[in-house]
Amino acid sequence: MPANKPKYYLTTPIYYTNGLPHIGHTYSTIVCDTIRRYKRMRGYDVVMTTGTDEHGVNVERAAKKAGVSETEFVAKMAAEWRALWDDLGIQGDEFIRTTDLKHAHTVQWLFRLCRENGYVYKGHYTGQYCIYDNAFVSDAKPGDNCPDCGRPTETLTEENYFFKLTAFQKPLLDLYRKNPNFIQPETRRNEIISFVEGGLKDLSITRTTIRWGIPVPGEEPHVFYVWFDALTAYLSAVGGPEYERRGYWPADVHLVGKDIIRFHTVYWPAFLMAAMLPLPRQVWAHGWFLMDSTKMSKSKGNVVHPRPIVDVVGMDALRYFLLREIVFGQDGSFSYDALVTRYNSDLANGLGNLASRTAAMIEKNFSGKIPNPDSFQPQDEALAKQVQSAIGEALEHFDKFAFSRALELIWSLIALADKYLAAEQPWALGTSDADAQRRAAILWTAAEALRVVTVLAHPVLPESTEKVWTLLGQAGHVSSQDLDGLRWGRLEPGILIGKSQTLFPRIEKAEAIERMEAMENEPQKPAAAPAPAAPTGAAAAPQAAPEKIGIEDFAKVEMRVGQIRTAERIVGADKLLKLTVDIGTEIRQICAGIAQYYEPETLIGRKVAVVVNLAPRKLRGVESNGMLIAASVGPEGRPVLAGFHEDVEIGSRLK
Ligand code: ME8
Repeated sequence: MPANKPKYYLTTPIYYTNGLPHIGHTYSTIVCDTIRRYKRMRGYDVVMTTGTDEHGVNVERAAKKAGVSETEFVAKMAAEWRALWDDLGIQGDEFIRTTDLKHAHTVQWLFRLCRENGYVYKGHYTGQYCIYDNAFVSDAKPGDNCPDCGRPTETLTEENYFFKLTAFQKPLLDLYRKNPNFIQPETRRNEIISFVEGGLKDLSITRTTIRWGIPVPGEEPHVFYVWFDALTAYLSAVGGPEYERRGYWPADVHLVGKDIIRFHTVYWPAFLMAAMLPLPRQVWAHGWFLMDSTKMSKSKGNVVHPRPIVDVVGMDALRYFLLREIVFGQDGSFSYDALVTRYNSDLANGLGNLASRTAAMIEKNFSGKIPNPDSFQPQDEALAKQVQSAIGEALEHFDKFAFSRALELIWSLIALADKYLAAEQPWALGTSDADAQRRAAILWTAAEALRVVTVLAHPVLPESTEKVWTLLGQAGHVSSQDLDGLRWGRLEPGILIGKSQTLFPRIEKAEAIERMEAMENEPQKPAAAPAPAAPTGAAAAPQAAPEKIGIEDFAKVEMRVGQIRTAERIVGADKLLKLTVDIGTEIRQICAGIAQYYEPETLIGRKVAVVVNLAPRKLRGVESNGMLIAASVGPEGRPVLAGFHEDVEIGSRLK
């Protein structure tokens, strides 16, 4: 592989945190993960970004309902999304949260560039707004429902900053014309072109009615509106204002569902053009998973979650099913029945069976060593030719994101190898030298077909192909195989293979479906089990040593550098000071029990360590939203505020 690998940057949508991932989100993320693995095997230096979109009125409301601060609410949700992707082995390289400080800086920077270039102005906006989809519904009248989720819209008027989207009608149409691949698939491209040709309206990009958002610097209470905020996350993840240093921007592909194609192909390139920044090379919109012919969605509640499926059939089977069953770009229906049918036919009887029977025959006849054939017959060479010519074709399908066709082709090779074994019947050969030689040629050919299939299928079936790789006695990982160097004939004789094993045990359909449905109907479990409560009270056994916590427990506490802006005493509470503290993304009111040791005016401007994700509480009737870290010194527990000897940026995370 070249020393200086070409860079490749791809992204999933930055998902809302108002629910846990369902199969729709899992699909987008699995597709990206497959591309990421594929491109790595083609010699690219790949970065894949996923993340969570955490601002907006929905979160404000959900947090209120849950009785926690927004910060706490989104921290918990983001941790669950992250843990799920980790568990599924699809964590990506960058996980951006729109509440990350580096993201806030990027959004503010992008806004400044757009404004300096004359594309931002102040105005008023009145419209029908869907709070569930975080979007004004264009052309809707009061009383109309949201066309996407069917819920009532709300009439909203407020002072906003507007982005001059109208100025970009021609540049956008030029972009689509000059780069026919910018929007994929073709049907979406045509839709977007006619949408833009139909005329654009300027876009409101800030809100004053929402509190939970990134502040517009110097323009509080304006906060950035969800799309100006969320889309920018793609850039924040790879360096933000310093994107050139990391070298991954512009993105090679933003992978999204068709629901958000307009935001990605109209708003996003317009924002970037206004800021004179490079544009992403492509936006690929896949179709929807339907349940009973309507879109599977959180707001409709008709969703299927990935965990029960993974528990019963395994992650690779889910990946295979999603990529094989649905033509990428089109809508598809999800059914447990189809999933289990595919599992049994293509994985248990297909790949699993070819691997275990080939290995078992090599074990039995060649003491577990890859045989060394001395000659081949035309039927062996015919299979070799078919496999060899399928390699290039499969890569072409992967390049076009035609996953279903790639898998169809790879599985046709498995069927050919099965047919070949059935025709050649190595098990029926005798013990003569000639028969032993013939058996060696057949089993080497079958094992070589299996090796090629394993390498080609790896991006889709990462776990099970690693197992086949080990089974075939191959060194290293299949993930580090160079797809460009994949050729028929490289299987080395004499290598000791692994023990034959069942990769995909056949499953009984009715029982498997029942199990998945039962798990789906249980309340969805949080990703990480809460830490057991420490024993309290007289009856609790004395503990030998303080209980140790894992790093994940420590990571739950979010501490940041804050700067005290104001400090005052609280009438009737002689130990408390009421402070306002700038934590980078917002100004917090925090009460601290330090009044007997610190004069309020000496604290102004001081940098302190703040726990920012504590649930807000009232101290002597005053709301406190966070906690300052202090040492507790001496028998009377005198508080000494933790601070920094070096200059630190406000909002930096303490780790
Ligand atoms: O839209 N079928 O987040 P979101 C297929 N935060 N894919 C589906 C799906 C379905 N039924 N349902 C969801 C947002 N998806 C914004 C994005 S990007 C800067 C901001 C997938 O949590 C699909 O990829 O609603 C869709 O585009 C995405 O989840 C929407 O995720």
